Amino acid sequence: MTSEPGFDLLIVGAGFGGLYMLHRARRLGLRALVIDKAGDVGGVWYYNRYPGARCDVESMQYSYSFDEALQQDWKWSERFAAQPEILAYARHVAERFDLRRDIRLNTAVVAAAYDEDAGLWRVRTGQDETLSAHFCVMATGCLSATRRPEFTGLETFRGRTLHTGDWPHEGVDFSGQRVGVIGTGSSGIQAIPMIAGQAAHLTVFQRTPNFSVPARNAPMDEDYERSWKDRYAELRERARIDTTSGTVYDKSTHKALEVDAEERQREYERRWRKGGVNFMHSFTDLMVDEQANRTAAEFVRTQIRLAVSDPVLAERLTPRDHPIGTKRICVDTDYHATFNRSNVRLVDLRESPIETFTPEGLRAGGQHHELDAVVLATGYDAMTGALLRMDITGRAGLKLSEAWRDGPRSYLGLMVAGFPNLFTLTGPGSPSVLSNMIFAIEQHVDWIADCLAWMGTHGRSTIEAEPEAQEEWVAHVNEIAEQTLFPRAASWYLGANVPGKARVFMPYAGGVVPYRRKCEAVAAAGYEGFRLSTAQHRKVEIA
Ligand code: N01
Repeated sequence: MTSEPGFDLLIVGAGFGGLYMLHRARRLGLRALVIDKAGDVGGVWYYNRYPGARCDVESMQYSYSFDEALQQDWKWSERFAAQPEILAYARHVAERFDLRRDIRLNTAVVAAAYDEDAGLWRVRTGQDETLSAHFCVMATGCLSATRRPEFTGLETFRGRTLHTGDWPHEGVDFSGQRVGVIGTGSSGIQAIPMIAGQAAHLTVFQRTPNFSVPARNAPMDEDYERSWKDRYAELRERARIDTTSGTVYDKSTHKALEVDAEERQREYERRWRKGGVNFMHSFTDLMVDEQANRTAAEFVRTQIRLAVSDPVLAERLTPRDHPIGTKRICVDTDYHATFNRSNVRLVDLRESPIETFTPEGLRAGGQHHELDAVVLATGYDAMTGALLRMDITGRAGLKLSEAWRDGPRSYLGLMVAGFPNLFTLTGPGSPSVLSNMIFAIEQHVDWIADCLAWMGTHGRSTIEAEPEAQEEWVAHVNEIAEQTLFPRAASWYLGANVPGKARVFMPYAGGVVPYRRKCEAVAAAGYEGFRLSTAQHRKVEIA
């Protein structure tokens, strides 16, 4: 093994995180390479091609802010962009900033190990090639490791089995088919109305009903677009300093129970008509006060009763086991009304659990359902899955899987003690999935790039989270989560959707503003909580 690095920086993942990291690394004069197993850039938006896939953060905000010309030039066609348009945007960014020449596609990373003697990360690909670099950034995504439950007999099913998170690129025509969808999270709720409109018959297998708010998607309103483009700098800054999630919403200043029932109702109705997750910002305390939360949940339950003609069916579709918003709120177009269609049927898996797949379909609650295709909308091994599916080894042979046996531990969601020079983008312990992901990515990439520049200027070659600082941060993340209603749901935020996964509330629920302040303070204090050192044989060279 050579002690000469092939690169200064290896970036795993060519989604929005990897693309921007490469751009910033280039500006520092670093030799950087992005590696991705996919056939193109785009990350989850390369894979999530299921019918109805679109983002539920508004297009004007689910976009990069780092380049004024880019945000002025790009034209979004809808309030909420659909997957093909978001993928086209990622491709545009790759081309516009000439990123492709440093991106290697169709190349999976299977392992990464820190070579302490050489002070290098050695990254092994699926082609059994080993690349080396001083630094490694894992831009592997939080919802990219798909989860396929182990249903008995699934391998015997003669129809087609699909997963929303790994959809065939040529598309799927369900015309004339009997289709089953398992799962009613964000993906299922988007796909179900679309599949119902095409298939001969659709059976929805629901384990837990979910809260969903209407998207009210529409073609982009030109005045609205102009209002953003004229004030982008100001509005992006507002997202940074005056929001909880890095998305500018219609903020409320009231607690839910501070106003009377009529005013509360008016506010919920107003937001319901506007559409989108803005609904969850109706009052300031919906995620911390159970009674307040109940008023929002009850409003949404009423909307389900209004949308679904059959009251028994409406009740089956009504979530009652968790406070609204504690599982990721879904955003839909005609989801509940879809159950009024004569070709759609709901199977409640709590009453009729799936027993086995058969060659012709599946049996649940003693009844056989004949199916030509099954769509698994069963989600992801969130936040840690993509990292742990690689074999990552840090100092002294420490495996990440071992370090995270009882749940992920990280300092600021950026680094893990024992894994020098390895950064995680939007990792557990950062606001990440509780915020606008592109916003979260930009903040992390900027912090990492500034850190690398600082190390260059100060002649440091190694940075590593101090175990004590990490433990303090993990305790703080847990303490903040406990002050919210989030831990009340068996959600993927907690790892509850993966059998055997440690139950730890993974993202930082304190909001993007205090988080950013903490990151900035840490940097200003010379990277407090990180151990920085200089190996004799090398320093980071910043051009
Ligand atoms: O996955 P999920 P998702 N038998 O985990 C069910 C983002 N996203 O892909 O609740 C039967 O939310 C499971 O049931 P239960 C967004 O952050 C965003 O939908 O565990 N059912 C649940 O209903 C989102 O939250 C967008 O009881 C089983 C479903 O499968 C995240 O990705 C669009 C089962 C999984 O729901 C993940 O969403 C799409 C089993 N064995 C995704 N196992 C937008 O921006 C699981 N389920 C709009």
